[in-house]
Amino acid sequence: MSEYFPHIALLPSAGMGHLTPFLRLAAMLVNNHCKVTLITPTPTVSLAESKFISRFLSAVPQVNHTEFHLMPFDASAANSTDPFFLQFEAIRRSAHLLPSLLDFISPPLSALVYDVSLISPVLAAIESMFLPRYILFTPSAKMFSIFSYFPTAVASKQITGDGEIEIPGIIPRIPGSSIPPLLFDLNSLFAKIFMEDSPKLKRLDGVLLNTFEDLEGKTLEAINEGNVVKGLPHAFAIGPLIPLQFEKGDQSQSALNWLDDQREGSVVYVCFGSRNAMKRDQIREIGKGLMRSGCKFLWVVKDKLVDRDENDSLDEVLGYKLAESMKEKGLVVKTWVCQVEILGHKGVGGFLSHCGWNSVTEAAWQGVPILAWPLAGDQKVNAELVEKSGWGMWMRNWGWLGEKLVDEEEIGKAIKDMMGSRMLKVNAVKIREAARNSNAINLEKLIQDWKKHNG
Ligand code: BUP
Repeated sequence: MSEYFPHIALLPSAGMGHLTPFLRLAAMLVNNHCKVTLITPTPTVSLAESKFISRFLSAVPQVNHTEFHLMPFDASAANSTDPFFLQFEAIRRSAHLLPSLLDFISPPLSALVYDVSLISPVLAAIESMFLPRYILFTPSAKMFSIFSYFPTAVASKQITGDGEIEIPGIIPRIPGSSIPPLLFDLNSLFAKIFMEDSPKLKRLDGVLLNTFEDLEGKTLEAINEGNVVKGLPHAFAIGPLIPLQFEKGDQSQSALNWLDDQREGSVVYVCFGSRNAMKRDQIREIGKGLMRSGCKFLWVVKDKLVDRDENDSLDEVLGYKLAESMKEKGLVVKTWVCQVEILGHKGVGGFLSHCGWNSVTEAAWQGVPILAWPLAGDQKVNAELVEKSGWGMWMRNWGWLGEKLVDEEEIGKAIKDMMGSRMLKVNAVKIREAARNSNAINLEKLIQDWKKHNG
């Protein structure tokens, strides 16, 4: 009998933080002899997404590609102005178009793996197709425990902003102040998705998580032993999803050349993710803080939510005088760089990060200590995790980035402390080893399941 190769369809949603893990997963599946069809919602929100998809398809031509054309919808009723959340909603409202698209994919699919932001509508759309369905939960396992327990926490009046949230099996309790602020407004689009989708988790065949045992072993155990919520599907820890060769491209070359000339471990890399606009006064304090730290720096400045709107020059964002003075000590860019490659450069000794989950797993993969400054969403949960694992520090009193103005002196001192900490360096090396050794056994198990059910 000839060997059966599972055919997996992957459906990401919006933003680089969601797209990147899907593309890494696609390549890992291809390397494990699966057929893969990538379904990309069109048009994308950011230029970074469309460029990333094109580069990926050229680099991994074994992957089939299908565009999922979204229906227009009236965004004014959606109770959000965030373009990435609005795209979640647009995809959700177009989900009923999926079955006809999936029916045309050949050979027949063995499973669909889709994004966490789309659970209910995709489930409803494909229910009658008898197609095994999985989600890729792009944040951490800890965040998965919050997501799955959320309706219970709301019902027991734990989502108040004060006090702590007690999730069975999850230690320590989660401070109310670490919960994504949008969840306190049950009318927000984000909270509505949580309330509607969380109870549907039980109808999935499995959940894929970009995490690994050494980072979140206890949380994974609590989830899979049914302590958090009974009856959840199995959570497969398949991370860290491995960065790919194609991601490098040539856009980081000048930054890498500059790094080549720096002393080993002397540079702090600064980046607050792909979908955040920061206030200019805070950007300038960060700039002055970097100068005060005495460290060399490589800083990716983002001034707008969506890259298509980034029109102002660095001189305008930083102010001419600061921009000029910074040239002596570091490199400041407004363009996309390949972060994971930068983090892997020997010149980089620390990372001032908003702690988006991809950034955290990439820093773990490259063994780089983190100074956490969460901005939104799950990032305080991630910051706490990094701090507890011993390879990062978190200035809790700074609050959410943008909540209050943190001055140059505090920023400079914290950067200096992080860059000078031997303990953080030692622990970062340990987490790197653990990340590299977290073998792909769970992914192999999953592929074996797909083979068994379809072969
Ligand atoms: Br900006 C930037 N280069 O210049 P997160 C980002 N990235 O490679 P976010 C670059 O974008 P969510 C750049 O390596 C990571 O893979 C970075 O994802 C990459 O944060 C990704 O860290 C950013 O999860 O997304 O963008 O805030 O809100 O979904 O976490």
